[in-house]
Amino acid sequence: IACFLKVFSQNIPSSKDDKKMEWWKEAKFGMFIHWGIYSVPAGVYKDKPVKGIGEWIMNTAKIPVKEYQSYAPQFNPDKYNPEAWVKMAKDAGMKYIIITSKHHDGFAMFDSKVTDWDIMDASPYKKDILKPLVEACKKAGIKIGFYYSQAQDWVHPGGAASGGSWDEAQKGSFDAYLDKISIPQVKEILSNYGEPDILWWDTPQNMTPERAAKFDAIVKQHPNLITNNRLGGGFDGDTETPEQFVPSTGFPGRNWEACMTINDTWGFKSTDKDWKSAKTLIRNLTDVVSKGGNFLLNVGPDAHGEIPEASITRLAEIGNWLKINKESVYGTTASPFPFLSWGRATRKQQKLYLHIFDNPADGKLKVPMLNKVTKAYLLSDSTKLLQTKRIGKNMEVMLPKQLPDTINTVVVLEFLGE
Ligand code: FUL
Repeated sequence: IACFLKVFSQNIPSSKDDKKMEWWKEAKFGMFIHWGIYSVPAGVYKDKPVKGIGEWIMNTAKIPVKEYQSYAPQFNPDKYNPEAWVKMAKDAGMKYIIITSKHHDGFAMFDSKVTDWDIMDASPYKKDILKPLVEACKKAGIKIGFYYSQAQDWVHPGGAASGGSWDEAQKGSFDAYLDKISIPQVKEILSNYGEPDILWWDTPQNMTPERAAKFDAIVKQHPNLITNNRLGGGFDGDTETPEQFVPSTGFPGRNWEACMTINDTWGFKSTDKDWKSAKTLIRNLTDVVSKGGNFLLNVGPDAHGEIPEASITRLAEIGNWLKINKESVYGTTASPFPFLSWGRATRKQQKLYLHIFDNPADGKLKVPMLNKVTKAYLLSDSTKLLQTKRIGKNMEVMLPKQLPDTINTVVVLEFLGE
């Protein structure tokens, strides 16, 4: 009988299950920041809203290189406050931050010596964006990662190969672009700020094994660096990166991180008001964690350096939920029950955390486990002991009439056996 949970909850060792992944697996929740020159047009070109994600505006609207570059003098983020961003992430319960050091528009948000298309030379701001963020993260005990678009660059000649080109100025040798811009810039971001914790490649197109090996050689010099599966050329990296969805069964044997927007864009768009509710976001976080993944939730600051108010309020709500329910998220593993009619479950040692999305009409929470349960209680109030009863193959937990949290009330089951 005691074997029941074990059979379904075995933690299959990850192929890259080494020491460096320990903090990452414990962390569960991170902040993605998409910020760059695209926050100036903010989804509007020639007075018309441009469809699609904001950071793609140059490609979607086929804006010529020179014209796109004329947005840079308007990128002067006077309200940029990295300490406040880090505090916001921390208060939301996030344990790491990943920021776009360079997106597909090729603009370096850092002091790059190999191009003038960077924050120091092309924008009046003239200060490295990454540096103070890294410092604020270090101070706050938040891990830091850089997104870097290594194989898609619509401004530097030769870099546009995988995203399609629409301007003579984009023509050039892809390999020359890699050697002159991409590879040196990867070295810059990996050495100018101490050791970052994560390098988030994007996108794998056009990467032959030979090309990718040049990048991999750099990564190898940073043994604690976590990378994702978007380098290309057959390099798997450390994590899978499902985008904008929660994979129904996770990725058995692999570490994975679902990245998601709060509205419908990564980079700021003044026109996008399609905000997900805090309820959806809390349940998405729960869903991801119950399947063994991490959740990387995006914010897209505007050209002044302000995170949209709608994102701020939602992050605060997630943080409030996590303050009460943190034990059921951090350091947990995939639950043995990916599909439960009433919600989700996570696990840590001898505790099962039952995340209730839908309060069963009869007030009885059915859990398909055969283990002996020694104690059941609400996570928000461990003095509230709940009755349990074995009915056939189910453990039934008697719930109070009113659940304290209609978004996700967590019940803890302490059990014997594996
Ligand atoms: C994609 C990119 O093309 C999007 O712009 C965004 O950065 C997303 C997270 O990854 O591949």
